[in-house]
Amino acid sequence: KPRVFSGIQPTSDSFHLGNYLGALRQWVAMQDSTDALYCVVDLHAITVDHDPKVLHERSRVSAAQLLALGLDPERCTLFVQSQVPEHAMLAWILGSETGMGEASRMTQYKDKSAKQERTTVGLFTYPILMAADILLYQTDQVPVGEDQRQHLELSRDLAGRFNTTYGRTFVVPEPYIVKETATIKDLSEPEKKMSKSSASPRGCLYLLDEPNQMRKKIKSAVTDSGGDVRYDTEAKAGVSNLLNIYAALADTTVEKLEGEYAGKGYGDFKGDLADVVAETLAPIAARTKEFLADKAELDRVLTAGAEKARGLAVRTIAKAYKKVGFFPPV
Ligand code: AQP
Repeated sequence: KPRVFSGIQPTSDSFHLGNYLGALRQWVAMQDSTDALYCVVDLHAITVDHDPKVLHERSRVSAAQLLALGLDPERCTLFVQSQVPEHAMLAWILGSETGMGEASRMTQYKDKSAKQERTTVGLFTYPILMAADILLYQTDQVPVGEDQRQHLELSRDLAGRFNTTYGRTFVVPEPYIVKETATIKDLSEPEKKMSKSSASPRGCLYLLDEPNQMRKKIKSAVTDSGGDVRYDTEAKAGVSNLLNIYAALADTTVEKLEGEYAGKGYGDFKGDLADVVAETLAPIAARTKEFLADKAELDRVLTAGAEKARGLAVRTIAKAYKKVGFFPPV
C-alpha cells in the first residue's frame, strides 16, 4: 500500500469547507487503500500569534472533527505533531539543505507576512517543517489543496537533493490534488480562496457553523447580475464555485446540475445547495461534540496514534542522522 501523510493546523475553532473538500474528504477516502498518517500540526500553528490554552484546546477540537468526519484510528494513524519530536529534528537538518533564495520564493510566506505586523522566522521556515513532516514517514502521496502545491514542490526538491548528496534516504513524495475541489473559493470574494482569515465573515463556511448560519452564508454568496446557473470561472466565478461545492457534496457533476437548474434562478439553486450543505455537515458537528465529551479518551487515542507514528519516525531520523554525521539520539 502507498504511504500517505497529510496535516492540518489547529488554528481555528472549526475547519472550513475549503479544508474539507480540498483535503479532508480525501483523507477519509484514502484510509483503506493506503497506509495513511494524518496529523494535527500544532508546531505549525505557533508560527503566527497564539494563545497556549486556546491552541491546546483547538488541537483537541481538530482531532475530534477529524474523527467525526470518519477517520478511524484502527484504519489510519491520527496524531498531534508535538507528541512526535522527530518532526523538529528533521526540520533542522532540512533547513540546512534549503537555500535562502528557494525559501524566499514561497508565496504563502509572502502573503501571510504581508498581513502581519510582526513576522517570525518560524513562519519563514514553515515549508521546511512541512517537508520534514512528509519526508519523515517515507510518504508516497500527500492529499492537499492547490495552495500547498508549491510547498510540496519544495519537499520534493529537498528529498531529491538530500538523496543525491548523501545517498538514498527519502521517498520523493507526490502531491494528490483533486482537480474539481483543488481550490474552494471565498463565498463573498470568489476570486480568493476560502480561508479562515477571510476579510468577510460570510465568505468562509465552517463545518461547525449552525445550520441557520450556513444557510445565510450561502444565500448571501456573491453571484452576478445574470440569472442562469452556468459554469464559467471567468464570467461567473461565484456561481461556478457554488456549482463545484454542490457537485462535490451531492456526488454529482457540474454538467448535470447545469441541466437541472436550466431556466431556474439563483434563489432555487442556493436554497437547494444550503439543504445539501446542512445535511452533510450537521451530523459532523453532532459527532464532534460526542468525541469532545470524553477528553481523556480522546487524548488516549491521540497518544496511541503518536506512538505508532513515532515508531516510523525514529527509523528515518536514525538514517538521516547517520548520513549527515551526527551521533545517534539516545
Ligand atoms: N480554499 C481551499 N480550497 C481547497 N483546499 C484548501 N485548503 C485550505 N483552504 C482551502 C487545504 O486544507 C488543508 C489544511 O490547510 P491548513 O492547515 O493550511 O489550513 P488553514 O490554515 O485552516 O487554511 P486557511 O484557511 O487557508 O488558513 P489561512 O487563512 O491561515 O491561510 C490543506 O491541504 C490545504 O491545502
